[in-house]
Parts: sequence; C-alpha cells; structure tokens
Amino acid sequence: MNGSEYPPGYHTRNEILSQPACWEQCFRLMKEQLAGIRKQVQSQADWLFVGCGSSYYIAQSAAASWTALTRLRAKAAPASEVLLFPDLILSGSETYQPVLVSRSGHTSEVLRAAEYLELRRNIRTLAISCANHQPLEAISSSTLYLLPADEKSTVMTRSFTSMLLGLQSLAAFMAGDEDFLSALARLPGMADRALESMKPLIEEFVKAHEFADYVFLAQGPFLGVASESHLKIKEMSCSYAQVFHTLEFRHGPKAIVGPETLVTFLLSETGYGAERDVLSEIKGLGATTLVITNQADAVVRQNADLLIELNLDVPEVARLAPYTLAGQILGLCTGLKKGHNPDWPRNLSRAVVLSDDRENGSFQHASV
Ligand code: F1P
Repeated sequence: MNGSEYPPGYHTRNEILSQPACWEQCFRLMKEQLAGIRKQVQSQADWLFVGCGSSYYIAQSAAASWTALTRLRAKAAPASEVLLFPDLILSGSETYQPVLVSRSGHTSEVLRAAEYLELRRNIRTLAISCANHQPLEAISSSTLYLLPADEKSTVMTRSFTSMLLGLQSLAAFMAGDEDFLSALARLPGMADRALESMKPLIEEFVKAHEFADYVFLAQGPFLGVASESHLKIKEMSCSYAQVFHTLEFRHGPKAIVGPETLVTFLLSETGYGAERDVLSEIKGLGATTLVITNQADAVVRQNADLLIELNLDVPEVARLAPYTLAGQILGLCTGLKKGHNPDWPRNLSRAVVLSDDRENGSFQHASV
C-alpha cells in the first residue's frame, strides 16, 4: 500500500500526535504483563538490549535506563554485532538477559540474533514488539506486546517512545521503584501540553530556515534519543545528519559548523553545565542552534535560536521519551517542506527482511 489516498505525512503526523494517548494504553498493557515477565527473566544478570535502526536506539536508551533504575550492568548492541562479533558482546563469564527489540518482529538480523542466543548459546531471551503472529515471538522465550503502538507509517515514532517506556516500566517494576512508575504515569498529560506548545514553534522555525546538514548532540541516557532524532531527519527528509556525544563534538567534528548547520542540543540535567559550555562555543562559531532542555538558564536562552523547554516534573531518565518528540516533529516538517512523504521514505521498508544465503553465511537484501 503506498498510501497515495492520503496527503503526504498523514500517518506520521497522526502517529506523532497520538503518543500521549498511546502511552496511556501501553502503560495499562504493561501492567497486565509485568508480573508474568518478571517470573521469566533473570533479574540479576547483565541485561543486553538488541535491535536494528530505531530499535537499536531504543536499546541504547533502555540500557542506560536499566542501569539508572536497577544499578545492574546493561548494554546495547545492534543485532549485527551479536551475529558477527558475538564474543565481543557476550564477553566473560557473565550471565546475560537479552532483550530483542523489534516493532515488526520480522527483522532478519534480530531473528537470527534471537536464534543464536536461544539455540547456540542456550540463553533465554525476552522480546518486545508492537506486532503479534510474527516470527520473533516463536523464537524468544517470552514476549512483551505493545500492539497499540504499531504504525501505518514506515517511520517509527510512537513505537519508539512506547517500547522505551515499556522497558523503563519493566526496570522500575523489577527495582520496586513505585515513584518512578507513578512519574511515568504522569507523562501522557505532560506530553500533550508539550506537543501543543512545541509543534507550532518547530513548524515556524522550519519554514523560516534552510539547512545543509544536521547535528544532534547528547550525553548519557539521552544519546539514544539523539541517535533516534538524527535518524528521523534522515528518514523523513533525506537530509545529512550526524550524532555525537556533546563534548565529543569539540574534538574535530565541529569543523563542519556554519550558519547552514542546525546543531540540536539535548541537554541533560546531570551534565548541564558542561553541555551548556559547548552550546555557547558552537553558537560562537556561527551555528544555528535548537536546544531541547527540561529547564533553561539565561546562557541557554541567549544561545538557542529555538528553545524547547519541557519543564517536566519527573526524574531525569523519565524524560527520554518526551525529549524524542521535538526531533520527530522536526523530521516531519522538514520532510514535507522538501517535498517528501514521510509516511513512505525513499529507499526504506517497514522492516529489513533478508534472503538468507546460509551456504556462505551472508545475507542479501531480499526484495521486500
Ligand atoms: C527496525 C527498522 C526500523 C527502521 C526501518 C527498517 O524495524 O530498522 O528501525 O525505521 O523501518 O526497520 P523493527 O525490527 O523494529 O521492526
């Protein structure tokens, strides 16, 4: 279905704006599943979050959240690394609890990583998906389902934030952190208000500017969200985008900065002062800046060409999903301005399904 009966971006726009209501539905679904899942996973193991594309960026954000909430070790890996360099990923004698993240449950690399972990390494895996009756659920030992978060659009938006919030709920549930769970429950109302205020600001900003390239900067748990934001602008508008740790940007990549570069800062609370110093420096080099922060001081206000101040009364790690919203809207508006249809991005499919040539162990991209 090419969706031509709908205006460009119709599905993506609706799916972005539906996130507060979708999160509420998913929190209810998580409540029904958490107790059962807790019995099936190894709570004290090292948690390994695995995915591809946006789902890998969920894995990055979920791993950071896991450690922040449970104090247990956790890491993220693209499915391809589990397949090609398993000994780098599954190093040492640690016991692992892998989590396979896949909106569709059809992504070949994720399926093969699940098979490898379950059958070759005899490790029980947990999957999280927005679809059922798909091959991943048949391979993994248990599956968390968030069906309302699936999209019609190729581009992941509400599935990204909902699966991330689902995994954060699981972490808080296992850590017995009731305060964090109630903070998450307050997010839909806050996100509604945040979307209402940021959407017109971003629309106006995109209308008023032309950019040659995009940079997204973040530290700590926000890096996965910066990675996802950079992918949204790439997928929806076919623009050049890069992502770095904020302070890493000084060490060479800042050479590209000019007025036609939009540098987006996702400011954390923990690293605020150091990140704000990079903002001042990069603004001084002539970049155009978009700042997403929970609260802004005078220096940030002075150096932000567009400021998205969220004022969320929740712990820092609970802000990851709301921090994703601005990049989604930026990608949508930029794609529409450039004449693209974000619902069906160039070169992309909803899932990468490969013809599996096991003879020589390689994968060719099948026509999907
Ligand atoms: C993963 C994914 C998406 C990407 C594109 C292709 O899909 O890489 O992140 O945006 O749609 O598929 P999934 O494994 O989460 O279904």
